[in-house]
Amino acid sequence: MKNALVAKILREISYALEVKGVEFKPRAYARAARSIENLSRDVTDIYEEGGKKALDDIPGVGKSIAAKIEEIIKTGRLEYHDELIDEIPFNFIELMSVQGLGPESVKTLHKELGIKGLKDLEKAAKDGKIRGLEGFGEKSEDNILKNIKQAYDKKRRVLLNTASSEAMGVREQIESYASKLEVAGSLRRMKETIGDIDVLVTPKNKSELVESFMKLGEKVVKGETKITIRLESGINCDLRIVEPESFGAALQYFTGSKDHNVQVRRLAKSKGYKLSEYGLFKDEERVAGRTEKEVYSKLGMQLPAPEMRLNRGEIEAAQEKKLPRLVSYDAVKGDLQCHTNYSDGEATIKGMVLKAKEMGYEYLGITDHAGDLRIAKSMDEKRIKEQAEEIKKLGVKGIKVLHGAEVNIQEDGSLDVPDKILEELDYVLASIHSKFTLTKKEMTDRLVKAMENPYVNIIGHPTGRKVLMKTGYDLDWDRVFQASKDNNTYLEINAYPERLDLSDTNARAAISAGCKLFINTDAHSTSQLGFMRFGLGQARRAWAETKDIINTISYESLLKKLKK
Ligand code: DGT
Ligand code: CA
Ligand code: CA
Ligand code: ZN
Repeated sequence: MKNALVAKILREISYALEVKGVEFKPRAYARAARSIENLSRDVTDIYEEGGKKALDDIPGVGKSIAAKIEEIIKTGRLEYHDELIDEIPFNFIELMSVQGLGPESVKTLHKELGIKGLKDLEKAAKDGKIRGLEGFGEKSEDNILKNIKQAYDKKRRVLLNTASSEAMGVREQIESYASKLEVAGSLRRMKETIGDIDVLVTPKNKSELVESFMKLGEKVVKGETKITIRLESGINCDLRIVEPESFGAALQYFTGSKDHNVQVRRLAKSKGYKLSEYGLFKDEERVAGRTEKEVYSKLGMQLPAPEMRLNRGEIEAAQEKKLPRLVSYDAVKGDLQCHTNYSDGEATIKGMVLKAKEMGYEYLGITDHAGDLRIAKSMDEKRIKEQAEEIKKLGVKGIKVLHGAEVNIQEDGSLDVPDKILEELDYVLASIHSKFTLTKKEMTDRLVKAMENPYVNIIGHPTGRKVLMKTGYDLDWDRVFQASKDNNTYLEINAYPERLDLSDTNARAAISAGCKLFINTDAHSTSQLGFMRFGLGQARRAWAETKDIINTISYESLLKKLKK
């Protein structure tokens, strides 16, 4: 169902054009958005049956907007929309989600107070800075403060690591009052972005637990068995109080995904059961519910890992007892992409190496930026030599250090560091950092050429996407996977939470095609080496087994893999 997406994009265009002060057009886009929203049929079906002409026939939709809808249906996005968002230097979409704020007022807030998003807006309102602006008063300032809560509640999603550390804080605060505690929802599934955090508890002491939970944020709703608060990052946390005999069923239900749940419930029904968050029931009798395993097992299924619960074939596989043995969170033996203060990282080489050793790694690869000096304080030839010396003399025992570099893939697929320098390195990681708007064919040619380079071992963040910010460039994956196998040039799952690139679906396709992958953090500080688990979560969402991930092998075997 694409109606909501189409309507959202059209509406945002209307807002953007208003902010830019364009006449008439905003109303046309708003009208079209409303019309799509109110359709009783899926716009995709309409398009598939009648083509662009049928879109044109929708009330409020003319030729030009019909073409844009077609683009959204085909690609899930719209170039024109992306461009408009790039042009406006503040987050007008977020600001206009505050009830009472329109394009004019948002423009004023940005111009006069430099307000770029909700956080800035909240601060300015609390500091009493808004009441003095032209067109605003004390009343509008109060209204902003009142309505900003809702705006936060609306679709505000955060990156996985943000939600993950918030959830850790919640856990620490209330754990001692609970006999059982699990974080469920999208966070348990390790989804790239999180809408809200779902926590299930069986309390030892309910009133103490609730009181201590409420201290963590602002109250949104407080009921007997469900409490919602808003946390520091702006997202909500739902706390659900669950009886022990239902805990497994509740955990199953609230872990989702919704698509997975719908299928599992359908399966239960076909077997004469009723499945709810309270348990698995035959007639009125609860036959399972205490643990998830019990619930799945009664349904004749293996227990699918939470990361797999997306209704992407795991239900069938679990019934046939054919679930893969996913790579575990402690299987990785080293990290092959990180940065130090030789380029844009914070820590010294030694700092990074000691941290990696503390994490129990067998090896660490250092890949500071090299080549094009405009990118992230890249190393020149002299610096690379100095770095090699420093690594040689490092003297940290119990961990192997590989000297690599992250070089740039230029528009024509060549690298910006000459072979005679690459030759000296233990391995080379190559990434695209510029010219993102080539065609799919050009992008694929460019990447494949880099993969064919005899010195390149790993392609960093292969699609260039930024989670919540921009989608990656399109590639012809068949060709990329083939090039990976032909040249022993491996694709990366970049574990940096903003990237998580390859995505779960791309990584799964790569594995199905027989490619082996690296999971690297791209850490720019010692603590970011801990991002590895987000990459592993992504790999598990892609059904990766240990054998699919190269950096689970020993140092000796790794050296062989890096020989081309
Ligand atoms: P989020 O919070 O948007 O990142 O994603 P989730 O998956 O955590 O979604 P949330 O918090 O709305 O709900 C938590 C889980 O509860 C969800 O994964 C599945 C379950 N759930 C919620 N609504 C429904 C529903 O209408 N039907 C079914 N079957 N399950 C639902
Ligand atoms: Ca959630
Ligand atoms: Ca929730
Ligand atoms: Zn960097």
